[in-house]
Amino acid sequence: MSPHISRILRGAATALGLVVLAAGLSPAVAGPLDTIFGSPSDLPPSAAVEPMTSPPEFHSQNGELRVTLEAKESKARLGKFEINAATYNGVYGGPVLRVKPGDVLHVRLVNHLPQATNMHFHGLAVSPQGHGDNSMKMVAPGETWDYEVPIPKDHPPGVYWYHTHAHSFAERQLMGGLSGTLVVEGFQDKVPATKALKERIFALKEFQADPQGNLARVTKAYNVDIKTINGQLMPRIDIQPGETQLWRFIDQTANMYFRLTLEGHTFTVVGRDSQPVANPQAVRELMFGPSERVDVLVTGGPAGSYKLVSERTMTGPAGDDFPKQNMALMVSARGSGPAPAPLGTVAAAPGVLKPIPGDHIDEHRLVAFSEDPVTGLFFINHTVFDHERVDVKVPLGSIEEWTLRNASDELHLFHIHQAPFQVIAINGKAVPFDGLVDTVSVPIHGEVKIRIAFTDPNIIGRFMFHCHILEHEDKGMMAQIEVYDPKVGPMPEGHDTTHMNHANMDTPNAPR
Ligand SMILES: [Cu+2]
Repeated sequence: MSPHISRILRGAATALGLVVLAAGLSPAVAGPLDTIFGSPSDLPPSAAVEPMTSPPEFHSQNGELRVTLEAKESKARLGKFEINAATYNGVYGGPVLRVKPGDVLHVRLVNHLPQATNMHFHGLAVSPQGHGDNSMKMVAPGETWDYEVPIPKDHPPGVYWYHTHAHSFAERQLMGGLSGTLVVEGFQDKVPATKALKERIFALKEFQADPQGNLARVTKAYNVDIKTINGQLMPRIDIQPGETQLWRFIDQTANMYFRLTLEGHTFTVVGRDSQPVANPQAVRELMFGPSERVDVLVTGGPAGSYKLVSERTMTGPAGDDFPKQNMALMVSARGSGPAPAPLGTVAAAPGVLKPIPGDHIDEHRLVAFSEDPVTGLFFINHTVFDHERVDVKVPLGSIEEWTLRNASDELHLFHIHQAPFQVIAINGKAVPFDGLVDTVSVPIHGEVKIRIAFTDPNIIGRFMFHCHILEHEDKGMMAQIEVYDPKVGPMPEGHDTTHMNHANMDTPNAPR
């Protein structure tokens, strides 16, 4: 990190501590939630009067999308709650950007916040350099930065998202509101049976407020926890009996795992992260964590009302306990839709999903997540993130297998920028190929083995991998990787801390 940026970060962090700057910041007042605000966790079905809406959308035209996103403090009304948020263009839940493979995405980020921010285009396999998807670049208060992101013609379509990646206060900026949905069009072409279906975006966010409506200063020291869909609290989702809709969930929270249920209904999972799946499955509970996306089909049941519920979730003895909340009410009424497509017809079309070949692995590495409850720091391979240090250097053309190890008493959620990967095994049990993902949860005291192809010349440069529970990332659980052209060699700085040879690959040496 440059001294200049370091100073901005330190200054902002010390003076403000959070992105939401409303006057009258005060410690949370103790007291029962519903004497102060009323609790969103027990919202009755009668609260669901507003139809669910989609955030404003920007569509690419003639091969490009040009959009200006102004990061600024803004009031947001979430049902009966008014909060002091920080949003892009005043939209809590974020504008939806829609592009096509081959387009160029131009985002002008104007920072009206009193602290530095930046932007990451989550899941895109694009250049991390210069004005591209460069999460190292910080945009100082008052500054403007133009991101230019050419989307390759053969880029997988699907649901992605964009969000602040300001290390050390990403959690608070994201929870404050700085995120939005990015759709690369074409998923429905890969799963033709979904083409005629109504598509709904579900941008899921969470805001932990103190009594003044400010973002609470400390996680768990808040008075109300408000989970929203597209910035709406308890919207009404209309469907017809027998009608099937494509629901696209994007977990845009900082830290939160969801376990969703829909009374009397199942979800048919047809996509994970951005890609369609080979084996669609009907499930009663839909689990996903921060930054994950899940595409599902829902078929309206007999005329009636059905609650969409975020059930209580826990991330382990050292982790979080997220309370149950009613999220929305699905109202099935009026007429009837066409019969739902059989499961076999909503799988990825033949040839869409390509496994990463495993016949020659260039390198094996270990990525071990651990934490220190005394200092509150979070580690990858015993060390906290350092902008100046490159932890892993990979020559372009390599196919690698990484072992992700969780040596702690709570979940961690691995994410790597630029390079989607294949999950090979979880806790030693082989996982059948079902498309590529860019996130995976690593079980408590468990291991996940993944395979990554660093073969796309677009991704040459330096980028990050980290835990996407942003509280953990902010407190150190992030590392830097450089993919370099072997004809040129890596940039000179940094050293490689994760290199391990095959001999010690299976040695259990989980750090604490
Ligand atoms: Cu974590």
